[in-house]
Amino acid sequence: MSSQIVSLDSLMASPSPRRGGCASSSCGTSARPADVDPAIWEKIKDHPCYSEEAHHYFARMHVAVAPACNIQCNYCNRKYDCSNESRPGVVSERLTPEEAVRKVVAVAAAVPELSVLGIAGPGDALANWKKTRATFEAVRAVIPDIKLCLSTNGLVLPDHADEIAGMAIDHVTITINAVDPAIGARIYPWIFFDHKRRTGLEAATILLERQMRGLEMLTARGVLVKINSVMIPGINDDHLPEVNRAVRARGAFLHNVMPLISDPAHGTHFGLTGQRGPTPAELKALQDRLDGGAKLMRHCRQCRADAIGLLGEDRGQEFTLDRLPAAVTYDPAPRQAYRAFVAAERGDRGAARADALRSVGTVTDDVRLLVAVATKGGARVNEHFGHAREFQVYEAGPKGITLTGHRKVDAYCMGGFGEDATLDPTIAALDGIDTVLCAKVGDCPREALAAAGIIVSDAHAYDYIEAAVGKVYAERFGRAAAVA
Ligand code: CLF
Ligand code: SF4
Repeated sequence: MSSQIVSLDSLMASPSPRRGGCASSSCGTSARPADVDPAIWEKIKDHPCYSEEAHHYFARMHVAVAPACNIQCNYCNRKYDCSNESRPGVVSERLTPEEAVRKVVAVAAAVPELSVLGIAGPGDALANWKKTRATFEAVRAVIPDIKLCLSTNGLVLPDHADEIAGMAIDHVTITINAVDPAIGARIYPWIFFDHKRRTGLEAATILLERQMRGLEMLTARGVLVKINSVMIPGINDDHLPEVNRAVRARGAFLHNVMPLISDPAHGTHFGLTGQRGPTPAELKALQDRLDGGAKLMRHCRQCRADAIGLLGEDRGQEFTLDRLPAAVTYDPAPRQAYRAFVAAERGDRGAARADALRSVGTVTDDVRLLVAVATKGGARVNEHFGHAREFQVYEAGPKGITLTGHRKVDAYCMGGFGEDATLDPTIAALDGIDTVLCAKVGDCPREALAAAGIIVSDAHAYDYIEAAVGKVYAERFGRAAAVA
């Protein structure tokens, strides 16, 4: 059972919200109100995918009500969830709209961090439009302030753009892997369109044209559109800057480049033919190359079509149909109290971030530091090394402090004991990382990581992440360090 992320008791000790400045031009979606149109900020401030800053506080849930799909992607096996917005090789519990509503109400009653309901499969949300719409309408009737979010391959998007905007679905993701049909044809073997299966260049041409038209229609109607692109080395990696330019020109709000996850065991065309996914370094290099174009999302976790919780956690197994209470009534008070807590917490964190950026600014050399952070939410260094199943990776440098991604690991601590066998894979997963920050660490993992050249520190336990990263960076490269 996951613990609650933050204590509402600390609400009492929090000062009133202040606005934090953002000195970095590369801070992307962590931008604060001063940097973002207030109407846009209202739409993204509680959305964990559209705001990097919000993902420290707010949770999404997906309901798997959309089983059918109208295209075939070479990285997808239909036995599993849609890999456009999910991890391949995962099967979610299929729900009817009625079951989905029951589940959403039960989760909203138990998880005050919940802010977004997403439909991301297991097939395509719009290829199952009646179920998607019925679910959204019924949930909103009970929980009016929940944000609605859907993910689609875009093939039938132009047919639904008006209805989407009319239903105030403010967030739509389109997966666009190419804008050149010749490249698209290497990713999509067929589509089913206008009552016919189409293949090859014809299929890719229709799909790509419909994706672009759908994007233009949504942005013209004020919907925030995120573009997901799967990075497939040797096929579209060199082409993704062109995709970035094309979607930016059409008003896309965010671009999320996801690594292809390719495993023969998943039975996908790419998995079976040996197509590899990118390394973390290749993904980061491409993302760095895209910086300055359409804003990048770098905190995606490629979640399941039935994921629940903060992006880095998945509480879906706590809320399977057989575990839901027979009857739940929705009480908005806990979610409202949590939002008030977050507003105050954001003020504190903004001030700490501004301090951190000032200390980073004292370093005049162009030096960068990659710091991996163990956190369970709240934007703080608050997870023990041994409990971490992922580390968030921050880069500190002359431009400021940015979240650049995350690294998944197996937890070191199993049932109260350290599992040394996990240390080698963890060290491999932390390739390129200079320092790990966590709330607590034992001697054994500290020494093993030190032998691999990685410093592990619990000296900044429970600090805000950016404040801790800023201190480490300034201590390492600041004037005082240089004099010493
Ligand atoms: Fe879900 Fe997607 Fe909406 Fe988020 S996920 S439908 S936009 S609420 Fe988020 Fe998950 Fe990445 Fe998707 S971390 S896979 S980007
Ligand atoms: Fe699979 Fe999703 Fe592609 Fe459909 S859109 S083929 S479900 S990855």
